[in-house]
Amino acid sequence: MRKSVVLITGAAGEIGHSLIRRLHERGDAKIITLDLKSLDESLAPYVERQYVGSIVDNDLLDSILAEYSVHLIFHLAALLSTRSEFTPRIAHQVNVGGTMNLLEFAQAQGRSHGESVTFFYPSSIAAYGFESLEAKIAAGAVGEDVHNSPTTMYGCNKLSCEHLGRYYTRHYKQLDVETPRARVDFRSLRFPGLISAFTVPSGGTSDFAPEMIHAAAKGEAYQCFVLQDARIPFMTMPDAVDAILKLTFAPAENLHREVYNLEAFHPSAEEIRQLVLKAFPGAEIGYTLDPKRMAIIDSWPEAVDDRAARADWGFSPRFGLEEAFDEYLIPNIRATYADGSVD
Ligand code: AKB
Repeated sequence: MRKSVVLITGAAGEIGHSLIRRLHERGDAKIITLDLKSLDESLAPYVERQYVGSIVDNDLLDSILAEYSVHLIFHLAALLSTRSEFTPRIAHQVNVGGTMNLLEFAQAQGRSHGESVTFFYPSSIAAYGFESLEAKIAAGAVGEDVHNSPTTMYGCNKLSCEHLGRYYTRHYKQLDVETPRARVDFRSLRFPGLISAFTVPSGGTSDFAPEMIHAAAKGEAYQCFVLQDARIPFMTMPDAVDAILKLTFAPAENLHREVYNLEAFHPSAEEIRQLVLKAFPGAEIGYTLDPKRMAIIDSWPEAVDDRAARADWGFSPRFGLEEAFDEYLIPNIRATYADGSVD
C-alpha cells in the first residue's frame, strides 16, 4: 500500500514556510515536499520526505506517484513576476509547463486511488492588466472576470494556469468516447502582495513593501523602486495561509467558482513608508524610481472585489493595515532580528 500524504511544491518558498507549520499544527496530514532547494532545517522535522528536484522533471513525479497516494496538492512552485520578465521562456516552462505536469500528476493520482485530488493553486493580481494608470484608477476594486489582459509573462502564466485548472476540473478529455472522470478539484486564490514578518520575498514586483519594512528593522537604508502613490492590494502571510486552508477544506457544494479574489488592505507606497517610520523613526527610506517595475505595478489593480470569497467560504482577514503593523509585523520583525533568527 502507498502511504497517504499531502504534496507541497515550492515548499521552501515564503508561503511554503508558513503553510508547513500550519499543516503540522493541524496534525492531520503527512507532508511530502518538492522544491529545487532543501527546506530550512527548522521545517525538516515536520515533513515525511523532501524531494529536491524540479516540477518539470516527469520521472521524478512518476516516482512520487509510485510511492505515495496523494489526495491534496499545494502547488506553490513558480518564478515570480520580476524574475519571469527577464527569462520569459523559462518562466513559461516552469510556471505553465510545471503546472501542467502537476495537473496530470493529480489526475493520475485520482485515477489510481479513485478519489478526486484537491489542487490548491496560488494565482495572483498579476492575472489582471491595465493599459494605463487612468484605466486602473477608474476601475477601482475589480471583480474576478474583468480586465484579464495581463501585461507580464508571470501574469499570462497565472491566467493560463487558472484556465488549465478549470479545464481539468470541468472539461477533462471531453471528446473521449467514454468521458473519463475528472479527478482534479482545482481551487485557486488570486493573491495580492504578501507580507511576512519572518521571510523576505525575492523576484516579485510587490516586494517593495516587505523589503521596506525588513530593511528598516535591520537598520539598513532602503530605496523604494516605485513612487509614493503606487497602490496595489496586500495582505499578511498568516491571513494568506488561513485563506488557503479555509478554501482548501471548504465543502465543494459551497464553491461557485474555481478562482477567488482576496485582499486585506490597499495602501499606497507612501502610506506603508509612514507606518514603517512610525515604528522605526530613524529609518532611511527614499524613492529611486524604476519606471519599468512601476509600470508593472500600474498595470495591477489598486483593489479587488473579494465578495465571492467572503460569501462562499467565509474569507475574513484578521489584520487590517494598522493591525497588520501593530499586532503582527512590527512585534515579530523586531523579535526576529533581535534574536538573529530570520529564515
Ligand atoms: C509578485 O510581485 O510577483 C508577486 C505577486 C503579486 O504575485 N508577489
